Amino acid sequence: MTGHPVSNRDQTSDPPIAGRDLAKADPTVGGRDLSPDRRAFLRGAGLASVAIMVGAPVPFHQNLPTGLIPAALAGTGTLNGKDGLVRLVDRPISAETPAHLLDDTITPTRRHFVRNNGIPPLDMDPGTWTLTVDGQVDQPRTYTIDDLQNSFEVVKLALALECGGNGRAFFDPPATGAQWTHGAVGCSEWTGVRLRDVLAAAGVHPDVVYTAHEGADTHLSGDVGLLPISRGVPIAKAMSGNVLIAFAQNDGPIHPLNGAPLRLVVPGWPGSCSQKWLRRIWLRNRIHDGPKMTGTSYRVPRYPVAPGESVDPADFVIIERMPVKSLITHPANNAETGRTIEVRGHAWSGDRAVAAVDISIDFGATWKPALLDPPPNDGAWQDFRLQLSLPIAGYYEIWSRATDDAGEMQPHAFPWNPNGYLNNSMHRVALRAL
Ligand SMILES: Nc1nc2c(c(=O)[nH]1)N[C@H]1C(S)=C(S)[C@@H](COP(=O)(O)O)O[C@H]1N2
Ligand SMILES: [Mo]
Repeated sequence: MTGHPVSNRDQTSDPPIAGRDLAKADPTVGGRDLSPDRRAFLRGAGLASVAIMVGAPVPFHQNLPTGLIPAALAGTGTLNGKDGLVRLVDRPISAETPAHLLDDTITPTRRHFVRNNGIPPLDMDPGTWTLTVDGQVDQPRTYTIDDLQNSFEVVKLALALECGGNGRAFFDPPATGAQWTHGAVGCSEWTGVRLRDVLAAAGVHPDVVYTAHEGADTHLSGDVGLLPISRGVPIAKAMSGNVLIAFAQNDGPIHPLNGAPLRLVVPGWPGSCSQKWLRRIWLRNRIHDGPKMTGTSYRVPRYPVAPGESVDPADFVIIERMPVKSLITHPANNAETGRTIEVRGHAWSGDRAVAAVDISIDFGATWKPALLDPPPNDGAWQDFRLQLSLPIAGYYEIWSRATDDAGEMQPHAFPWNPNGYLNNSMHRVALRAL
């Protein structure tokens, strides 16, 4: 990536690292003379994420080399409390959900994808956690989670969250970053208070244009002075009614890797706006410029570019709403089926409703409308289904194509861009009918 201070560069393109010392592998750590304090910090932070991932204390943790990935997790290991996720990057941990495991209307916590930019915090105690609201407000406030529950209306909403880089794996030439295929998306039920209410209580100054979000996770370099990510949204988006400060996921605790015990959920916008391990929201009278807000992070060129073309960072614009998209969750890709099948999935479009989902079994020559449910609430994805008969045995591709209420339709291929964002091309699933 260009235009970034080295400390904030995106490290998600690192290959999975197992069985070697990350302090040596990570150029932001290696070559520095680490103080004993810094070493202890790195070990502690590594220990925290390891304990979270294996789901058990690590008795000999003092012997664990800094950043070493335990064998249980190297390569094929599973994440504690997650089911069937495919790990794309080990450090920071990034894992997607295969499409056929996203068949539920409400994504179970164990199947919600994980995208980390740094090291999760050691302490996720909901009893002592605080959130500070400050910046351009009349009255800066600090709340415990209890305070939030007692001061504001508590609401539960199904909210779709999709990483801005979902679909990146299909760009050619390859775009830098985690090679998400289809599964950096989920729609859990989140319980919390509205960001709008919390900001209103603090008194939003008239000159506020942007929010700025900070979490308790730490930078991969171990430097406590650096945030791994701090993004924000325009104040109008923050004041819309379905942006939540959430303390529960699917009526249970938020998964540690999904931001326990408190996170933002900003539906319809890049997942990166939804700060996990939320500690602070400050209001600003200019566009926020925290890590991953600037340069080419979560930004796309303002004009079409040829694949592989380099673009002046000054010509990038911040991604706002995510585009219309659909996901086939049944049948699974490469399934063997009978000749009568039900096709199922979900469709969504940032800040809009989906108006139609069409299905093709003949490589797009003809399309049939699927039955489409309304969303349970604004910001949720919508289920679709269609019964189909396949004429003879053989290889088929099921294609799905959503159109939203503004008339925007999924394209066959989304234009290449340097960081591989916003790929909302039609979903295709292969099957063999017997
Ligand atoms: N504090 C913090 N918040 C974060 C991130 C992070 O690394 N740290 N990653 C962001 C990105 S890029 C995405 S896509 C979503 C992913 O949320 P999930 O891991 O719960 O699926 O969290 C966002 N919030
Ligand atoms: Mo993301």
